[in-house]
Amino acid sequence: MFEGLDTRNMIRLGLFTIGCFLPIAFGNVYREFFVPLAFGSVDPSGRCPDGWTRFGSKCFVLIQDKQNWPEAQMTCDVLRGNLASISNAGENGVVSKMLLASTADKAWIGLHDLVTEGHFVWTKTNRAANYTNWKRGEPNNLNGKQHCGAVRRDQEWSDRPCSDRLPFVCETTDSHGR
Ligand SMILES: [Ca+2]
Repeated sequence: MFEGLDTRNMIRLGLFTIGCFLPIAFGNVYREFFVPLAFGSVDPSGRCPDGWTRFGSKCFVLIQDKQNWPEAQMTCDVLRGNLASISNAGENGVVSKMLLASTADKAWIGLHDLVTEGHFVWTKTNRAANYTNWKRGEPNNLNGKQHCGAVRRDQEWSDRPCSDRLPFVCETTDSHGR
């Protein structure tokens, strides 16, 4: 498969990508998306894996395949990342622009209050979110069933049932390769 290529060097450079094409249906329209299954870690020179967007020390990618929140986190883990933690308005703007450039109107981020109701933490660190950009009236834990956080195209956040199937944003960093 990689005959003639220096695979070890590709891995070192963070360019090694394995993936597959998945047919995904929108209504009655089928399209095939390339879904990366594995990446090398981000290299020290600051290069993000192919298809990811750098902002500061982080690389973000919007995956448009709709998955529930736990599935989305597992997929980000396969990509050697996590569901995105958004630490400041700059990062929130970058992630929101990725939604605006897509057909997604909202996407999962790595925010949940599954452990303690009303206490939202980032899944990557299990620490409370210092920066937040909740829509007015959110998080409201509607019907007692909303424990996972999503960002919308207007940059504002809402809590939603973790079983909802949404596109999602993964992040990785070059400091930890995660
Ligand atoms: Ca909740």
